[in-house]
Order: sequence, then C-alpha cells, then structure tokens
Amino acid sequence: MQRTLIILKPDAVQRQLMGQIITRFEQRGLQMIACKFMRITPDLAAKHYAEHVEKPFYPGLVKYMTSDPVLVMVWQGDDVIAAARKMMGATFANNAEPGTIRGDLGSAPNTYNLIHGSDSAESAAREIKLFFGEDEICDYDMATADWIRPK
Ligand code: IDP
Ligand code: MG
Repeated sequence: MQRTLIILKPDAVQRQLMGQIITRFEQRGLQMIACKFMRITPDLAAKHYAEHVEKPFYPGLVKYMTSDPVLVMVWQGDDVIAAARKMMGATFANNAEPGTIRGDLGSAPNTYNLIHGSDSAESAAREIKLFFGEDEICDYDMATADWIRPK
C-alpha cells in the first residue's frame, strides 16, 4: 500500500473547498491516515519546495504557501500517488482537464492551484517526514476494504 502527502493550499482553505476536495478522495476509495491544519513557516516551505529554489516563481510560491493556513494530509491506497496526481490535474486550471480538482475548481492561470500531491514514492517519503511524526500517522483497517480492494 502506498502513501502520499496532500496539501490543501491557502486558496482551498480560504475558498472553503476543503470538504469538496476531501470528498473526492473519499469517493475514490482512498484512506486518510493523518491530517493537520497548520501554517507553513518559510523554513518548512523552503524544505518542502527545495527542488524549485532556483525557479523564478519560487519567492511567490513561498509567499503563497505561507500566507494563510493549509490542511496537510497523508492518504493511503493502491497507487495513491498516481491516483491523486490524476485527480489533481495539470498544475494550473487553464491546462487542467475538466473532471480534475484543478480543472473543476481552479481559478487564475499560473498563480494559485489549490492542492499539492507528492510526485513519486521518494518525494512522498521525504515530504511525509517533513510534516508528520510516525506517531501522528493513524493507520487502520478500512471497513470497506474488501469492496474497494478485493483479494
Ligand atoms: P505540481 O504542483 O503540479 O507538482 P510543480 O511543477 O512541482 O507542480 O510546481 C510546484 C508548485 O509551484 C506548483 O503547484 C505551483 O504552486 C508552483 N508553480 C509551478 N510553476 C509555476 C509557475 O510557472 N508560476 C507560478 N507558480 C508555479
Ligand atoms: Mg511537484
């Protein structure tokens, strides 16, 4: 079973889209195993987005991610990393397909985009450790597991 780090960014919080987005993950049969409503510090944003530090959009990205609270979660499921990325859609609303989170709920091009999802198993492991201690992750058996994931 795979895990991924999902962040509902400040625009998702401010636009009151958290419930709708979480519902999509639940309806897809994915399992939330950790959740934290918090402000990201500039230091944590820098660690999380270290790969983008040289990009022209980096200062704006850190400002965006630290401007207001975020909802950070760990979701678990078969191929959850790819599943979440498909559900999220392309990076910005102008390119994201209808039916995706960014395609349906996204707003302006090249600025806000509602959601972060890890892009690989390595990123997921690194990012989950940045935001959660092992004792904050609540793994449990899903009552619906036999219908979602038949053996
Ligand atoms: P992803 O979130 O779809 O994986 P990445 O390319 O990893 O996209 O970029 C990380 C984040 O940086 C994006 O989600 C977005 O918030 C921001 N970003 C990426 N490219 C641009 C850009 O061209 N202008 C402004 N912000 C950007
Ligand atoms: Mg990325």
